[in-house]
Amino acid sequence: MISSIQRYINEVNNENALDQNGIEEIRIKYLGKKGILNELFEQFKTIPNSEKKETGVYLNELKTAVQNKLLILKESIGSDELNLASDKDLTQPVDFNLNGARHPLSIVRNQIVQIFQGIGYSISEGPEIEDDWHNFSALNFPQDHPARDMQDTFFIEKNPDIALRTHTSSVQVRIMEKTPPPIRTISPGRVFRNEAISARAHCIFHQVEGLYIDKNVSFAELKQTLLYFAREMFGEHTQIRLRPSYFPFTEPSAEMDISCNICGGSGCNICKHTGWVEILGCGMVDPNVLENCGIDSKQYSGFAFGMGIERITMLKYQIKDLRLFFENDIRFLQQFETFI
Ligand code: 2NL
Repeated sequence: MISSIQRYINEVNNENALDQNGIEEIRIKYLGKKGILNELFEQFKTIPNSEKKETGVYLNELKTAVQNKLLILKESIGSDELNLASDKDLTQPVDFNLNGARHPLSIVRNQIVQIFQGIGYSISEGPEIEDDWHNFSALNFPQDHPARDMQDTFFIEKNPDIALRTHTSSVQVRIMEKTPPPIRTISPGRVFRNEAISARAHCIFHQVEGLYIDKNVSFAELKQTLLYFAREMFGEHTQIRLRPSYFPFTEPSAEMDISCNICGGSGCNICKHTGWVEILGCGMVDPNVLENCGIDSKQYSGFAFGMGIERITMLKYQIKDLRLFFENDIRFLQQFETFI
């Protein structure tokens, strides 16, 4: 009898089941009314008393083996089924967070574009590899202007007439050359400058430039357009101020500050305790630039402005290091608008 019990112990250990029904079959086979264990206990009654002690130990071992096997199988299959039934709500929508997030520069570019589209501006794009005319000469840069230096601009080695564009004004030159006024357009895009990479500068960055040309366009319209933009972007209580500045392509030129969106103007680290932060450059398009692009400067005037998307994004989200935009660290990127 002992050897047949040992065979059954082996058999139990090799049992397997695919689902709850399989487990139940094993239970009935060993522990059911007409199961193997009951049969063996009946047989047990008939053996001589001298063998009972040893045989009883094996019988108990078989019973424990059956019970353990059933527990193990239930845990591996049975619990999965139970969990599905009880823990998970199958009517819940899928969790989209795993799909990634839009890049903060794209979020802010889209926002800027939307604001200007809302007041009638079209969107223009152009080549990233430009010639000297569209990037510099048409924009009134003198031949000896420092921006034309190898140290500031990436030129193509074999041809000093070709460079990576240093601003998206080059796109607007192309628009002016082929479109009669009125013109109202913005040009978002990637630009390149030969700079050492740091927390505040990068050799690749992003700009949005705006251009408005018509009869009798005035500085007052420039100011009001930019005030509207600043309030849409940074909130309705935002104040602006214009400081005189210089660019080769505008006259007069100005830089625009907004009241610090962090401290509201009372002074903090971001605004270096001045209450103001610079966000863009602007001015009235220089008549030379209009003429260079085939527009009669006696009939038409215009304003233009340019801003760095990185700078606006850093202010909006309080990002302290510009390099974060280009490293694609998932821990940084996941903090922004979920991409659905
Ligand atoms: C800045 C300053 C500026 C412009 C860009 C422009 C374009 C044409 C003609 C005249 Cl086609 N001007 N663009 C004007 C003033 C300033 O950008 O600080 N950008 C980041």
